[in-house]
Amino acid sequence: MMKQKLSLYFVMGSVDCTKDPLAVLDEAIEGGITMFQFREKGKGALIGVEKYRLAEKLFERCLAHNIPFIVNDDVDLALTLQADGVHVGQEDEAAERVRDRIGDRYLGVSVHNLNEVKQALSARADYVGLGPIFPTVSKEDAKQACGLAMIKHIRAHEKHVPLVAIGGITHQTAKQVIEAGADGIAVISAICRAEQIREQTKQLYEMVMDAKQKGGS
Ligand code: TZP
Ligand code: MG
Repeated sequence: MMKQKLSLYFVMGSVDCTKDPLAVLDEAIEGGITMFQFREKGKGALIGVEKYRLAEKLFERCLAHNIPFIVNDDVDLALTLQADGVHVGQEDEAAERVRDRIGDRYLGVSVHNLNEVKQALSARADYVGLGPIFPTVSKEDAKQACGLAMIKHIRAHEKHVPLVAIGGITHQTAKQVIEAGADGIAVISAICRAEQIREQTKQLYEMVMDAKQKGGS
């Protein structure tokens, strides 16, 4: 079920990696990620056929390990690859329209407040990504950090929405994020910038699972 898959959601593109993205993904998979988002953005991001080829290879790895493969903000790419889903922000193609185009593939929507959560749900989103929770270095146009209080606020009003928290989440804060009511954490740098990707991913996975068990979700 969706809340399970959101537990440790790895978000990545070639720009985030200091080594081969395929090797990074392989290690992250070995470490226990539960979902993957291909987010090819920022300065130096691949476009066109190069972007497609990287996506195809990363998707292949996810398929082999039964990890849902979500494409950020590129519905055409997701449909061409027959990916598991699409993730869109508030400034991207409208969620309702994306839902109509992708049928029953997963739809994730970035949100910053309760009102956007309600809108995402009425557009039949499968989950929402709330953030940035903390300041982040991984997104150029990131809004101001909303803090753990926003997770609690949303959870208080929308008890069942599958919610993954994103932005500046590390080993130091993963537990608090789950305790505040998130179903999982989405991370870029906590995995991409780890010295030992497999080991640090495994630690994150264990922390999240442990905190979820204690919270009974
Ligand atoms: N959306 C909100 S914050 C963020 C995105 C894509 C970046 C998350 O990266 P990091 O390195 O885990 O802070
Ligand atoms: Mg976007």
